[in-house]
Amino acid sequence: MSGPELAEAGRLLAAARRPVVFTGAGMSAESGVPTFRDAQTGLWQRYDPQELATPAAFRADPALVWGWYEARRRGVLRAEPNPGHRAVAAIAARLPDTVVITQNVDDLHERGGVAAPVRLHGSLFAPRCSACARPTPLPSDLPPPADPPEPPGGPEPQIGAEPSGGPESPDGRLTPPACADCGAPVRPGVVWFGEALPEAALSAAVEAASGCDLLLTVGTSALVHPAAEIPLVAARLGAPVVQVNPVPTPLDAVCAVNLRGPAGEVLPALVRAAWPDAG
Ligand code: BJW
Ligand code: ZN
Repeated sequence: MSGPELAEAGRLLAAARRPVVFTGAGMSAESGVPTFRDAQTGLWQRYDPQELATPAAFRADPALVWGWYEARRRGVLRAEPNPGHRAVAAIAARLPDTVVITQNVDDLHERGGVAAPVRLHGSLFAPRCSACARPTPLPSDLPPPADPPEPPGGPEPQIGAEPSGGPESPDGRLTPPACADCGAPVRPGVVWFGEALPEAALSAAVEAASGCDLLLTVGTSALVHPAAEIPLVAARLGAPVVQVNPVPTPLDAVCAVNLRGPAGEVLPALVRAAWPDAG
């Protein structure tokens, strides 16, 4: 990738001292982790978020929801960070005051070399009790889940799934473990629709966006609030916003530069444009 937009974004990155990198599902797409809203491949094209990603869905059918998240967690375990994740780590290594804020629930930033991203929507790897919130160890000793459960209403094509499951989970349902303290079902440690974002993470994100001198937004549709406001905070306070996305988003209008392309190609090119001497 080359061109005047990349050169301008490279200049902005080279001049930055306190950049924020704000990421969404597109960041991990080239690692094989599905996004939510992309046509054909997005999870919400095949699964109804109301039946899988709300507190009411978990109350109504804990095994359906737990099985679906366990199947996704196993998919993430099979995935590897892509060159985009490594480029974000290279930026953070070059500029130690970089703050990486992610909406993603995978662990690919950490495995790609970013020590502690700010997690706005939780993690697939931090289950907790649905009643008393006690953190619970990962259920490594449970039988592997089958394919992601079929959404109510009929069979769907499968994504990133294990081969068919055992008798414990013929349709991908998996009974969640019980909390060791109170016996209530354990839930995925992610933020569902209608739930508040973790207060400390949201405050850290707003503070970083308020004080940054460049915000790089990567692979998000910017449709989910309040996370989508983070780039707007930076823009409102005068920081240039650079976007990496193959398609336009609602953020286009506030961006100083829009780099149209996949994160795994654009971000390494951006790092090379900012620091041509970098190995
Ligand atoms: C590439 C690429 C490549 C592809 N390279 N790019 C204001 C207005 C309207 C609604 C609301 C509002 N405020 C709140 C709401 C309600 C709701 C909301 O936003 N709804 C809208 C969708 C309408 N928000 C909430 O409910 C939030 N909670 C809340 O507001 O609580 C209030 C409250 C306060 C106090 C007490 C109680 C309550 C919570 C939102 C939680 C979101 N959860 C999810 C699921 C997480 C768990 C799971 O994984 O299942 O988070 S939904 C899903 O969307 C997930 C994501 O983090 C999030 C954002 O998606 P993202 O990352 O942008 O992915 P996509 O798929 O949308 O986009 C991918 C992009 O990548 C695309 O643009 C592609 O082009 C691009 N791409 N390949 C670069 N290779
Ligand atoms: Zn409990």
